[in-house]
Amino acid sequence: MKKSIFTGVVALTLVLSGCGAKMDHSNMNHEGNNTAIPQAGEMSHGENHGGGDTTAKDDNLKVTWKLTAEKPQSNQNDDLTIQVQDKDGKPVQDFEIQHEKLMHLIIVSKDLSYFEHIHPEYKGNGLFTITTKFPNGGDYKLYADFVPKGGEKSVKEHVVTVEGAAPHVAALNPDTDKPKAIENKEVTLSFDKLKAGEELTINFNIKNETTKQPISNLQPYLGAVGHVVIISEDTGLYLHVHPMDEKATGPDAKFMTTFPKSGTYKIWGQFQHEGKVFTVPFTVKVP
Ligand SMILES: [Cu+2]
Repeated sequence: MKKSIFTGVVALTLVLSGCGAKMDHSNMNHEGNNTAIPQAGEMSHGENHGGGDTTAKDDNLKVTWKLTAEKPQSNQNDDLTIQVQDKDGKPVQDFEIQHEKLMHLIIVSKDLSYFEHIHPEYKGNGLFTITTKFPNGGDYKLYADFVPKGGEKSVKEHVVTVEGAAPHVAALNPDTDKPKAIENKEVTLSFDKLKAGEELTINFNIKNETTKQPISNLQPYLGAVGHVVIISEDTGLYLHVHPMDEKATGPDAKFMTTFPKSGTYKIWGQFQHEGKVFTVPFTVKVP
């Protein structure tokens, strides 16, 4: 039964504003291998604002995920390997650097309470590796975000079921109306409009929590003012969003995206200040 939550989700191909993203759905089994499920739907919009991507085609990529442990346990280190092949099974050799890295790996728990953004090491021959651990029992969704050289941005998904005690799962409650306090920052989220299917601007305003003074010396994180990841409540949609002005330093950091359909989404903004990266989560209901 554990698998049912993710296997019912429809796979989508997305083109996000300025940074096209594709995703397919992969199905976890306890042997650590997986089978890709064919893409079941496609969405796109034609707008492009500087990301260089224009259209989405089937990327014909095959990704094989493996964990050293057959049955991963909570809070234990596991080596994860991600093998990228073309449709003929040949390893993809070269990848484009995007935001300073060859691959971005996002890991979330299925209730979206846990979020991790890490960067697997490239070993050559299409093979990426990283050691990671999952904090609790339960299902996790992994999203590998990369661009094969000369190709298009691709997001491949995988589900891992972790053995061990699972915490109480809290429902996602929209909370974008209140500022969030984190690491002595007060972060306020706002939108120019909030409507599914339309390109919109998300603004993070960052202040010092104690003094309430705007913070205007944010440091680049992964080559930009910040990094934002958006995932739908059912984990079926992954929106990797990038800044409108990469060189901004605060107190405002603006990002563009399109929510493909109405519903509840979780948004994580990641910024760097005084040498330290902080992550601020918000939950938004998109009409
Ligand atoms: Cu990354």
